[in-house]
Amino acid sequence: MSLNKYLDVSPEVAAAVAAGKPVVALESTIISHGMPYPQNVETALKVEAIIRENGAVPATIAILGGRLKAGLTPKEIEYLGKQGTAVHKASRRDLAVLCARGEDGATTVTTTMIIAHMAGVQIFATGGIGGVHRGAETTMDISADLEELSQTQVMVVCAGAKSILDLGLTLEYLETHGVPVIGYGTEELPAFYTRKSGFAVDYRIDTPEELAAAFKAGLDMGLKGGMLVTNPIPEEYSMDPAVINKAIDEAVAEAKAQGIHGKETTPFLLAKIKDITGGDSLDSNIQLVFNNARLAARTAVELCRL
Ligand code: PSU
Ligand code: MN
Repeated sequence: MSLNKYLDVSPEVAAAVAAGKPVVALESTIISHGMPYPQNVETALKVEAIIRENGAVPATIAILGGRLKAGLTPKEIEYLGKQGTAVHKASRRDLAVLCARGEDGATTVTTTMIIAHMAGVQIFATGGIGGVHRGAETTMDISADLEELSQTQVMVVCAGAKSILDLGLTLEYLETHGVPVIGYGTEELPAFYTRKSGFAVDYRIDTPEELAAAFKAGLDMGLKGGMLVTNPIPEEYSMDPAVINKAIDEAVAEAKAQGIHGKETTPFLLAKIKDITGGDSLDSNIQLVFNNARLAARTAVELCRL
């Protein structure tokens, strides 16, 4: 199946989409830039297995040799994991040039949404999204993920946003751009490593059926834009807020001191936090992705019933 000349949908994903079966998209920047090798590859493969166990087909997304890929082989996932940060972190602005040049790219939330939508995949699971960075009132560092959520009809299931970001400004931006922020089983926006942030979500929804119904209503009325589902990290894997917030503050200060900016900021902060917490944050990160994969797969199953 090829809806456009740059898109390659894997046979398994294409068959599932054509048959109206549940499919869940997965991003690849989390593999290349979000976690170290080999945990990145182990996690990516386990996430695919969890999606299958919960009744859906996984579609890990990346750009390989200038092709937009929806559905990777384990070999391709291994390749991206080994390449790590040597792979281009590809946002919306990068797609045209990378494809024209035949290069590789790891897809962020933004580009995973774009390619999922091209391939007919409506639900996407990840760890955390980009947002409005602290200090954005002067740096203007606002992730393209927020803009994409406002224009592409894909449900993104995440564990909220990390407090490397300004969570209050991130919510304001999403409100302005008409993106519904749902708390799964919670009224409070989860902050990735912790279940609480002090900020309220727009709606609390408690079941995959209800998530699917809300998303479907938006699709049916032709509303532009996606939906952000924030799923709190399971209690047993959540981190001590004092410990993680201290690590985040240190990482943000270090990024500022080193003049880190642009697309380097988020990967720099993620790696720094992992170093400061001695790997504890990586364990939490892996578990919350598994948790999001389960919820996304169950929601995809319900969406196919509607
Ligand atoms: N936040 C995380 N883990 C990640 C990312 C963000 O906790 O891996 C990645 C995602 O791919 C996200 C991207 O789309 O970083 C956002 O980058 P930026 O802030 O440069 O838009
Ligand atoms: Mn940025």
